[in-house]
Amino acid sequence: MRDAITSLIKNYDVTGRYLDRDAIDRLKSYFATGTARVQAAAAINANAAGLVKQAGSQLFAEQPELIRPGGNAYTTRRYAACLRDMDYYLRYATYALVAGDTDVLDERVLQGLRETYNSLGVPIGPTVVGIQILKDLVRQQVAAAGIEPGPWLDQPFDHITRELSEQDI
Ligand SMILES: CCC1=C(C)/C(=C/C2=NC(=C\c3[nH]c(/C=C4\NC(=O)[C@H](C)[C@H]4CC)c(C)c3CCC(=O)O)/C(CCC(=O)O)=C2C)NC1=O
Repeated sequence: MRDAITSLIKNYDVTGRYLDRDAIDRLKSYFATGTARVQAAAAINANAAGLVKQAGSQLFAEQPELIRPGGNAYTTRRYAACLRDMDYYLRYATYALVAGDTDVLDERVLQGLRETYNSLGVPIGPTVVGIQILKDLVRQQVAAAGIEPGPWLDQPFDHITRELSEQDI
């Protein structure tokens, strides 16, 4: 599992290079957003259960067929599994935010996930919608905590949805 700094060092060490201007720029941007990323993680942590619950309600209001008979989130067990998945996405997104790197998502969340979803009939499209709702709620929560949201805040959520939606060749 890598963070922004270990990823950068790994890339330079592989080719035996000193840290050049590009590396320094990337490090500067990592440190420049560092405090905001940590504060965002704290703001999310203060209301994680509420964020997951609200994202679920919004998703099921938009796509009520998910919780009707025949829907993948129908039955209490599957409804709970769906919210638990949203909770995983939120929690791991905060790790990625603090790390400034999406490697933790690749390693701990995304590996084999599409295959699991496909084999269980968990629909990817609505899952992606759910993650995007979560992202919007997080942006509001972070802004309400007085932290200026930036692309760094969207990145983990967009990474998960991009990797999940990627089509098999
Ligand atoms: C930390 C990394 C990690 C992830 C991401 C993870 C996901 C994950 N979600 C699962 C199931 C599931 N996931 C969902 C989710 C949904 N169904 C819907 O209709 C909605 C669109 C969506 C919620 C947004 C559901 C309903 C199941 C249960 C499916 C079943 O058992 O039939 C399963 C199968 C095993 C289980 O039920 O626990 C896994 C492995 N597990 C992990 O360890």
